Amino acid sequence: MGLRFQQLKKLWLLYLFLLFFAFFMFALSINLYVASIQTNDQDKVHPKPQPRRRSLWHPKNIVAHYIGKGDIFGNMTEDDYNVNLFNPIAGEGAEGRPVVVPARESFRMQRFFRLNSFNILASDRIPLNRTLKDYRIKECRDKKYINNELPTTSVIIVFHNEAWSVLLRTITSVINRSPRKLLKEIILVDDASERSYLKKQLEAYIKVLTVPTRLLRIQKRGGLVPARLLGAEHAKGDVLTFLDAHCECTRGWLEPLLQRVKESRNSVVAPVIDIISDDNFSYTKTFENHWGAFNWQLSFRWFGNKRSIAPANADPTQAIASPAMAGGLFAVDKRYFFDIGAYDKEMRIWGGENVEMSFRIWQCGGRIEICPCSHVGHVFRSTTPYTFPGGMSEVLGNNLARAAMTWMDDWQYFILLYTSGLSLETRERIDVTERLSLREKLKCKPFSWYLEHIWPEHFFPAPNRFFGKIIWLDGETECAQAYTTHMKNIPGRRLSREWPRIFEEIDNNAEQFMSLIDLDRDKCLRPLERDVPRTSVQSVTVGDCNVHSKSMDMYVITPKGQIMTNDNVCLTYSEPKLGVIQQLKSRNLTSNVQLTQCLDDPRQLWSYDMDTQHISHRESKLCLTLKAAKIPRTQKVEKIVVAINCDYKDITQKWGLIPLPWRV
Ligand code: UD2
Ligand code: MN
Repeated sequence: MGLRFQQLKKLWLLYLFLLFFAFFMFALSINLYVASIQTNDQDKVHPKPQPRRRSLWHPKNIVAHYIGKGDIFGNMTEDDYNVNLFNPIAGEGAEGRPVVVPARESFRMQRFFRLNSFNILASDRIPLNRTLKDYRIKECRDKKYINNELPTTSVIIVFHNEAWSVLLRTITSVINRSPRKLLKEIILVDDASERSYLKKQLEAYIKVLTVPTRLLRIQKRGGLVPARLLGAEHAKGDVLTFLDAHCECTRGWLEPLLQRVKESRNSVVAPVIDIISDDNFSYTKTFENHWGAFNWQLSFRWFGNKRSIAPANADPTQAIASPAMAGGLFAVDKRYFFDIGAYDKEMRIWGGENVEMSFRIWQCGGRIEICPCSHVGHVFRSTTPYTFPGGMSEVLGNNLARAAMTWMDDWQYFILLYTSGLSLETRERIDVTERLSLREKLKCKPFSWYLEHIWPEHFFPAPNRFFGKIIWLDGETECAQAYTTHMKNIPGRRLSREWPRIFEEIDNNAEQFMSLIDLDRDKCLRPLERDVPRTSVQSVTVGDCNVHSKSMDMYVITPKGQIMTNDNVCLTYSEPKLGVIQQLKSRNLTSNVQLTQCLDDPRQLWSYDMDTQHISHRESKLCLTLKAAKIPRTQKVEKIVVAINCDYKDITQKWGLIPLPWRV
């Protein structure tokens, strides 16, 4: 009896163990699978991935969730935060190659990712002085600089809880790849980090460096603005060069920046920012002819399209003017930095300071430039690893509102109205008087000047543009009927199909037009899929007018006839391979109307007819029409917008323009 009981007990234990083991393997495989999809997604975007950035519309995605409840990887412990497992292996990551962490480490690798929002296990295998390629174009490599004649610089690196190997690799790359003569000093500013290796261990480490390196500490977490200001005040070099704490400078990065600042004292010059993978720390070069601006929520964005205001056949080594800078990496004449108002010191933690500085520099007579001969890598991350005292959306919202209220004139209302977390009431709790008097003192230009001259291809509303919804007039709703009657009453409507004339008409009767729409019943033009990746091409459909969560159902129409939406996305006619009519017959359709990146292109020019309420592609004269079709990707039948021959009797071709307010 006793024996059988013992055996049964063993069997049970074995059974329980197997059950537990199976569950564990299942959870692990799911996680590995999720991780592998994420990596694949990232691969697709190479060789020129757009840095994935925080979206204001999803504050939930932003703060990493390593604090609080653990997941299958368990809670992070004190030790996890403070342990420094830097253990370089000769040759790992050489020439910017990716690091492969052995499979047996996979669990730990994922567990520790959350500490920094990058793969610290990969970084910890790479020597501090790993080799990188020379990423410069030939013209840049051939350029000669006379170091004796260049100004000196203080490199300022601010950090909060940065990982040891990543921070030290940043410092090492600065020291190894800058002419000693030009590098006055390195200033590290610790923004109240808690990790133990950043205390005595870091102090001891920097003492033996070949370049004077100072470590300043901020006791109470303030954010990158107060930290950079502190660094700037202590700097002794002629030029301030700011870097994030997870960068790698490549060969010849410094000289062209200093040369440009010397030539043009009021230029704030950024390097080309290459991509160090947050996953395997591989180094990927980005294209030189990039420039930066921002979207409707003031998030910084890269653009690669050719600029009409860029000089043709320009010298490829020359600095490129950019409406905005990414914010982390730039060189600026020290005196000019303070003369032009340094930073808005009321900005906390993270975000907004880069747009504020971009507006200020341009509007007050300076220039923001990208220097194609200087390449610096930066680890782009998809989430923020650190805490946001005061709340992520509050702090960021506050910073953005300050930038808008100081520099954007009428456009500040647009930002306040259409950025989640902000509203017109925000104005009451924010005081920018001090910054406004700086603006006055420096005699800075208005924001309209900035848009017109520095970023003429912008996709913001403007007095000579339409801003609002494009509604589908199916002929049945009250709105459709009222809209038609309204349009028909406009004198001379048949005479003109010019946009400025239409805008004027809509503007004069804005209140009336707005009162026509029934947000709960009417259908508005919007992307087929809800989450619109910025880089993808996207079909269009109609949907509820009262959801502008993604802002992609609001449009700006320019006097030329571009129909634009947030993030530089435009309504585009693309010649189909197979005729749309044939496709429609087979009810299997790739639409010839898409949302794609705005370019200066006739495929993106549209007309409106106040009489027939047609929106037609200017060149092909085809009309926007709503049709049901099977979508190849999903194999579902959906309503989709196509461009086909115009027919004034066809009620599926009628569209109305309903303005939305954007300034008060
Ligand atoms: C970008 C900029 C960054 C900054 C930010 C907007 C680049 C490559 N990076 O985001 O420099 O302009 O946009 O604010 O252009 N830090 C602190 N204290 C804090 C928070 C951050 O010291 O409370 C440090 C942090 O350790 C890092 C730097 O500030 O060295 C920038 O922060 P980030 O790397 O999280 O910003 P990033 O690159 O996402
Ligand atoms: Mn960064």
